[in-house]
Amino acid sequence: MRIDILTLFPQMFEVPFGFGIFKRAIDNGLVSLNLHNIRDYTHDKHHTADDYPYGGGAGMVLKPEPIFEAVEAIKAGVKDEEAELPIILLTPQGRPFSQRIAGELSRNRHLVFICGHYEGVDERVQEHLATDEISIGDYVLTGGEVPAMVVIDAVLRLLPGVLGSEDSLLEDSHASGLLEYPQYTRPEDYRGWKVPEVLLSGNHARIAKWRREQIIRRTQERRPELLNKANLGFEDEQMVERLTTKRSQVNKDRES
Ligand code: JFE
Repeated sequence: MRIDILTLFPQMFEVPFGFGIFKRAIDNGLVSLNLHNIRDYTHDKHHTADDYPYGGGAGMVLKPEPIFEAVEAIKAGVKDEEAELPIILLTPQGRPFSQRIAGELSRNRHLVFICGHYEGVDERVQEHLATDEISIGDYVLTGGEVPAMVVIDAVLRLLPGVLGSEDSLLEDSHASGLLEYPQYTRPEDYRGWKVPEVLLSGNHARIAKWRREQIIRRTQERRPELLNKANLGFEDEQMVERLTTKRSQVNKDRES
C-alpha cells in the first residue's frame, strides 16, 4: 500500500513509523510512506501556508492553494486507475472512525491523508478536494497528525504480512465487535493474585467456554451498545440472557 501524507510537520511521523512493525513493513516493501510538507507547495518568499479567517475570529486557517497543489502533484504521478484515489481529511467534523472503516480503507492500494493545523483548513478543501472526512473521536486535538497516525496504524496492521501472524487479527475483539477476554501470563501467583484456575486446566473446551463468557460479560457490563450490534450465535444469546437475569436478580437483592 502507498500512503501520502500532507502536513506542516512531516517529522512528527518519523518516530511512529521509524520503528518496530511499521519500519519492518516499509523495509520489506509492503508499505511506502511519502511525507509532503505543505509549506513546500507555497510560492511566496515567506512560504505562507496559513492566513487570517474571513469574518474574523481567533487563530489561523490553512490556505487552500498549497494543499490543492500538493494533492495535484501526487495525482499527476499516478495512473488513471486511481481516479478513485481516497483523499482523507482528518477533522473533528468527519465520520467517526471505526474498525469497519479501517477495514474499508485497507482494501485500497493508495491513500492520501491531509493533516490540518491551527483552527483548521479552508472549507474549499473539504468541499472540492477531500473525498472522505474522518474524526477519531469527540475531543479536539491540535492538528490532524495524531488522527492520521491512528488511522494509518489501524489500517496497516490489517494488511497481509504486516503483523507476524494473521491469526491474531481474527481473534481480536473489535473485529468481532465485542471486547476482549482477560489475558494472563506467568507467574501463576503474583502477590497472591492468582490466574483463573480454568486457564491452567489444559481443558481447551472449558477454556474456550470461559473466554466466550468473559467476552460477553465484559461487553455487557462496559459497552452494552456493542452487544446489540454484534451478530451473536444461539449460545451467546443464551449467555447474555443468563447474565442479564443474574444481574437483575442481584439488583433486586440489593434493593430489598
Ligand atoms: C485539525 C482545531 C479548533 C480544530 C472544531 C486541524 N478527532 C479529532 N479531534 N481533533 C481533530 C480530529 C483535528 C483534526 C485536524 C484539528 C483537530 N485542528 C484543531 C482547532 C477547532 C477545530 O475544529 C486543526
